[in-house]
Formats: sequence, C-alpha cells, structure tokens
Amino acid sequence: MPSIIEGDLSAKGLRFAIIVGRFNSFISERLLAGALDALKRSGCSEDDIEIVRVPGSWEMPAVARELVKMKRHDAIVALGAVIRGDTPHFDYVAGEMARGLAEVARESGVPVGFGVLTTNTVEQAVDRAGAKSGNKGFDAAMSAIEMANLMRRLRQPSA
Ligand code: INI
Repeated sequence: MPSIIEGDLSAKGLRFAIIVGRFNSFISERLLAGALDALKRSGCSEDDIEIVRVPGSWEMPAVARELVKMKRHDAIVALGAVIRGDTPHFDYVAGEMARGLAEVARESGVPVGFGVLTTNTVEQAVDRAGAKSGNKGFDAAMSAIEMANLMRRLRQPSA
C-alpha cells in the first residue's frame, strides 16, 4: 500500500493572516467574507485571524514577506481583484503580485492561499466573488488550511 501524506481541512488551532486589497473593494470585501466563512466553518477561532489591509495587489508581496518574518501565522491568504483596463498596467500589477506571492511562499515555506482575481471584466470578477462561479476567497482559504496542515505533517519526523 502506498502511504498517503495529505493535509486535513481542520483549521482548529491554526493561525491565519488575510491580506486584503482596498482597490476594487466591492470585490475584495466579498472575497474576505468568503474566506472568513471558510476559516470559521473549519473550526478557526476569530482570535486566530488577523486581517491586514493594503492599498492594492501590488503591495501584497512586500506585506506577505513581513508577515512571514513575524512567524505568527500558519498560512496567509491574499485577496484582491486586478481587472484589466485599456493600458498595460494590468500586466505589471497582476504579474508582479502573483510572482511575488509565489516567491514568498516558496522561500518561507509558509503557504499563501491565492485568492486574488485577475480578470478581463468586472462581470468575471463578480462571478468569482460569490456569484455564478463560487467565491474564490472561500476556495483560497480552504487551500490555505489544507496546506498549513500538510506542511505541519511534512515537518514531522515521522511523516
Ligand atoms: N490594484 C488592484 O488590486 N487591482 C487593480 O485592478 C489595480 N489597477 O487596475 O490599477 C490596482 N492598482 C493599484 C496598485 O495595486 C497599487 O496599489 C498602486 O499602484 C499604488 O502602489
């Protein structure tokens, strides 16, 4: 029988930081509601959740880096919305945000749930923030829970 190593979906006793972008806040606040719902329904105490607000997605990697240095959280969840406009701005903001968050997660070993929407239209963002296509904030938080538990297991000598 192969041995299976995986993370469970209990958030009891785990500590989370949620980074939320103020830009496009009509979307990011819905993502935040979804993420909080996921954490609480999975057993996380409100006292174990810190919400950090940032101006926009561009600022998220630098803040995530500071958070992991604090060693206070088992996982981070990043929530925001980058919506394409008429200029190349989208590509710079979305690209650096995604690259930066991935780098922080890889280098620190602290999981970063990726709940930042990158969409071509406002409608696509609305669909993914609690409408037709679910709530990506909820999904990102669930992934963060699973990854926090998986990383714990991988660090146990007997894993
Ligand atoms: N930030 C976002 O989170 N989403 C966007 O769609 C966006 N657009 O389109 O410009 C955006 N820009 C702000 C950026 O993240 C920084 O906060 C800003 O440039 C100040 O550093």
